[in-house]
Amino acid sequence: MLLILSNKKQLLLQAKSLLLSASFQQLSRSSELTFTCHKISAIFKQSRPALFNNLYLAMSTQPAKDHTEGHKIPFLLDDHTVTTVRESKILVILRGLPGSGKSTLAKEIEQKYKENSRLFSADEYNIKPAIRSSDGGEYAKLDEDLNTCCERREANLIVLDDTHHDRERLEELFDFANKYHFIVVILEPKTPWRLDCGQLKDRNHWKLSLEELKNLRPALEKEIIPLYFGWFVTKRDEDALRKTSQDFLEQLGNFKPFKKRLQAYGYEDKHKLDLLKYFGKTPNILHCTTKYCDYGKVTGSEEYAQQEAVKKGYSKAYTLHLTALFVTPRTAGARVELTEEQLSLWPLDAEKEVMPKDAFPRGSRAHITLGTATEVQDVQTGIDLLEFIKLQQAGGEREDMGEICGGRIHYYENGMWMLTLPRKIELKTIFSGYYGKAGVSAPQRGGKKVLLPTCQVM
Ligand code: 2AM
Repeated sequence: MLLILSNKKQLLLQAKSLLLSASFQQLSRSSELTFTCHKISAIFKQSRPALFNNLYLAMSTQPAKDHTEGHKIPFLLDDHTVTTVRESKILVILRGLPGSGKSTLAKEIEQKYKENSRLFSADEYNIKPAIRSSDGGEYAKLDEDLNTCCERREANLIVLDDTHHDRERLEELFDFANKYHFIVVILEPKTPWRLDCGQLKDRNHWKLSLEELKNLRPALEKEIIPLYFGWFVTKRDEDALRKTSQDFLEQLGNFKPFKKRLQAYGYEDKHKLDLLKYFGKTPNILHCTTKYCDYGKVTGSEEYAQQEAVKKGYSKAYTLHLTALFVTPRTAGARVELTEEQLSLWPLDAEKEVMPKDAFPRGSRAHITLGTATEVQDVQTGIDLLEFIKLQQAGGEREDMGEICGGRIHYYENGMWMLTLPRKIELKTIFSGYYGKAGVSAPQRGGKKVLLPTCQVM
């Protein structure tokens, strides 16, 4: 389609009718229209009537690729992500300067998931975006409503629309997410003017001055690097995996050949070892770490965060495949088999990082920590998995001990057991980051476990 429009009025009229037309999105994809869009956009830049704010959001002076980028987030466009989000507990933290397009994005997400989402907008609580000088008391009512919403389990998807420029405020929200076991996803509108204080001055309804906007900008220019990036298992699949894991540990603990080989666990043979108690520490949300960043302190973490694949994959859903469950005197875990697409998010040095002297196929370390013994850190699970793989590569002794949970169980050495799953377990996940307070380790779950009456492999 070729639009030939001669004057400003005609262009505006045409744009208005396009806006009202349901086929606008389709049209804006057409390359012939791109040129016209640029022209319309240039005129809007001069006049920019409020009526056309949405249209302006979709049209910029940037190359055609950027026109709708703000909306091209997996949460809105990728069917697999949409299904997965509906099965997860997610806290979406929208970040950006006032007027940058957060509220539009927030409303679109809320609309898309209206059956189980809640939107909390700082504007509605009359919280003015400003460098925080007080004790944060202005958030009291919002936080109260947020807590009530979670206590009453009113929503699986919570969207927070605020500038989120203040690290302390963010940390309060990260605590909150951890308390209620929400996966955190931080999103920013990708509008071309998102950091352009000159334009934002006219766009923000708080009427913040150029100076005030410039004061807020530095904090928002910096990307937030998490403690680690990874695939976080959806609530539904996490519940099922925890049950499978508990059942495996219970069955293994009662398995005669296991009872006869307890020395590596620090117990006399034939002792009744309760593996559920032994691996009493489990991650707050089950996940498969891709890159441990320590909030940017780890070498290469900034580069990792900037990778195209990481940026594109962030907030997107992936299905992971588990092929085996394993136990050592230190850790209990699940082996993850990565697809080609998933390997694009896998750091090149992930295996070398922990075992520099050995050579492994990429992705060998991919795992989910299911539990760790007292005093053992989660990172050990990936190292233990590589030990299994090293023994497999060496073709050394491993004894087939029979069947539990419907799969073959093998004993390697030094208390190392691996169950090959009769069929791969599929897990829906969201690729995101774990965020918390710098210097504070990620929270763990512990305590009592609910036992399953029978063996269940998902
Ligand atoms: P995991 O992925 O093996 O369970 C926080 O410590 C999280 O980062 C844990 O999930 C942990 O282990 C993972 N992790 C990966 N590499 C790490 C490292 N070098 N130090 C600490 N934790 C690391």
